[in-house]
Amino acid sequence: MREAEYDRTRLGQFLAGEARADGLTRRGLMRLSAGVGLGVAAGAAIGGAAAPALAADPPILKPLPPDLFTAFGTNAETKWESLRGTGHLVPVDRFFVRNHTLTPRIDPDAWRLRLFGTGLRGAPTAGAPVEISYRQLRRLPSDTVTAAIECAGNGRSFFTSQQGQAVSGTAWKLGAIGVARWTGVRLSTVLKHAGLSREAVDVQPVGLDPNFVSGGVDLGPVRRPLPIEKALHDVLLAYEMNGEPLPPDHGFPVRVVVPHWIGISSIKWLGQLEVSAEPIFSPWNTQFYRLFGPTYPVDGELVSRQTVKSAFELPWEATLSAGRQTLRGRSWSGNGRIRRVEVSTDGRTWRPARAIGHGHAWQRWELPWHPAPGTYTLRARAADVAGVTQPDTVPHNTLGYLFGAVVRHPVTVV
Ligand SMILES: Nc1nc2c(c(=O)[nH]1)N[C@H]1C(S)=C(S)[C@@H](COP(=O)(O)O)O[C@H]1N2
Ligand SMILES: [Mo]
Repeated sequence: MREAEYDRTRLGQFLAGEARADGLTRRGLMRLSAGVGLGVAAGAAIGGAAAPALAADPPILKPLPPDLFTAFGTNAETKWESLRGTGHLVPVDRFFVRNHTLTPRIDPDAWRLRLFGTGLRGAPTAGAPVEISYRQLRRLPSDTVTAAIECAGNGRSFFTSQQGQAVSGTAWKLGAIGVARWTGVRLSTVLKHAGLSREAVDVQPVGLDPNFVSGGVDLGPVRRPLPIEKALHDVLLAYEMNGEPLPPDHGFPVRVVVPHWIGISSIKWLGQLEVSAEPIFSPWNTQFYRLFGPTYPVDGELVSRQTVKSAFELPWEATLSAGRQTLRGRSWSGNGRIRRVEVSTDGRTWRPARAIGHGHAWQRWELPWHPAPGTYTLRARAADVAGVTQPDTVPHNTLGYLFGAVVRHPVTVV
């Protein structure tokens, strides 16, 4: 008990030390946060209600049948053809999973959300944490939102297959996205409950899954700061997904849901919230989830908001029968609603697709098609409320984030 207390205090001291590093350049800070010292210290300090992982534990607990998923080790990609006929929401049985390590098993009765940091009133440095139990959280006023979770690397493989560029990371096609109805408590409600100070600038959610080790370096638990404006605007601490308790793979008992922002913002298995009066840095906003490449600053560019994308509800590659049929797909954007979707089946002309249903989180659409036997390349191109239209190519970045260009989908008609 006392050891845990000591560890928490030490974590606060480390973070306070980091926050006071006024004279450091951004690159210095990045090097600092990437270093072993901070990562290990933060990692060691954060224990949780997670049962220790057994060597035999699979990284993902739910079944991953090959008609619904492409498996990538600790990650699983949704097959787009499995969304045909599912309606607006993605059922849990086919919702993609992205785990840095593995899905922890967490006892909700032992679980506590700990809030601490210099951005809370009555906590001049990092005083006694505020603790909220699962039952207490469920008694706070609730809210429900329809929102997408989409990996920043969704579409990554097309940097290589369409643009001939090398990128590192999971070679997703377009199935690292899912839309669900999330119920929980607004982060703003929890922050006010915990005594949010006017001085707070960043809120950092911390996961209870095992520490992430990259290149032999223990980077500590998965965590990434949110600016206070976003944290107070539309972020949810969700305990339900599509009307059921959050499934283990998607963050049980509680996950963060950050609408319109890249998936890493939506920390699963939430254990801690650091509320800070100074900016916070973690490897997930310095080393990863930045755009590095010839057209970007040498320190990279932070990625927060998602881009515009479109996908067909078809296998990759698809074989279809000749004759009259309906092509279906979905388009989405981190800027808000989709305004227009056009489809090309011949590589030259574009036809407007017809919108289906409402456009919360993504817009479903369809288009009649009457092909003769042959090989085709299908293209879908969306424009959003901000006037952003999917381009033919996007600038290269080495980690392969935000592939927003039009994807060329190969189809054989027999
Ligand atoms: N604690 C924790 N949160 C996490 C992750 C993780 O590995 N650990 N992965 C992040 C990433 S990169 C993505 S894209 C989303 C994926 O959410 P999903 O698995 O529910 O689809 O969770 C995010 N939250
Ligand atoms: Mo991600």
